[in-house]
Amino acid sequence: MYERFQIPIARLLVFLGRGLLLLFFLLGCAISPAISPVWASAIALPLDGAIARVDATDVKVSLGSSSGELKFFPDRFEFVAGRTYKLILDNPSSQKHYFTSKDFADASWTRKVEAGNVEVKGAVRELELKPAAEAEWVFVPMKPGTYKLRCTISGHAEAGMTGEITIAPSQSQV
Ligand SMILES: [Cu+2]
Repeated sequence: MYERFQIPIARLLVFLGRGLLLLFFLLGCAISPAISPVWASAIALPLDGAIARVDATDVKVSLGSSSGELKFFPDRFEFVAGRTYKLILDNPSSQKHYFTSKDFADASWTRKVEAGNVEVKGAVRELELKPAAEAEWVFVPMKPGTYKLRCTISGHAEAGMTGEITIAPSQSQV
C-alpha cells in the first residue's frame, strides 16, 4: 500500500522542485534589472571579501625613499568627500616613518586598515611603517577641508616630511 504512494510522491517532489527553480529563475529575471549598483554591492558584500568589493580608488604613497629622503611621495592629496579610497602606503627607506594626520583621520570614516595578515577596523589616527612595510588604509573622507600631514618621528617633519590632504566637497555638498 505504501509502495504505491511512494512513486507519486517522488514525482510530486520533482515537480515541486522544478516549479521552485522556475520561480527563482523568473524572480531573478524580474529583479535583476531593478538592482541599482548600490544594492548590487550590498548584496555582494557577504559573499566574498566583504569590504574589498566596494569600488575604491587606489592612491599610493611612499614614506621616505630608498635614498633616505625625508619626504612623502607624493605629499599632496586631494580626496572627494563621500567616495571610498584605498591608500596604499609603503616604506622604501631604511628607517621607520609615520603617516600622521589626526584631523584628516577625524574628518574621515575608516573602513579598515590592512597590514600583513592583520585587518584592523575602527578609528585610525596614525600609521607606523617600519622599513619595507606596506599597509592599506580604506576610508571615506567625510568633512571637506585642508589637513596637515606629518611624520611624527623626531626631526622628520622639520626636515620636510610633511604634506597636505584636502577633502573636496562632493557634488551634493557644493
Ligand atoms: Cu619619518
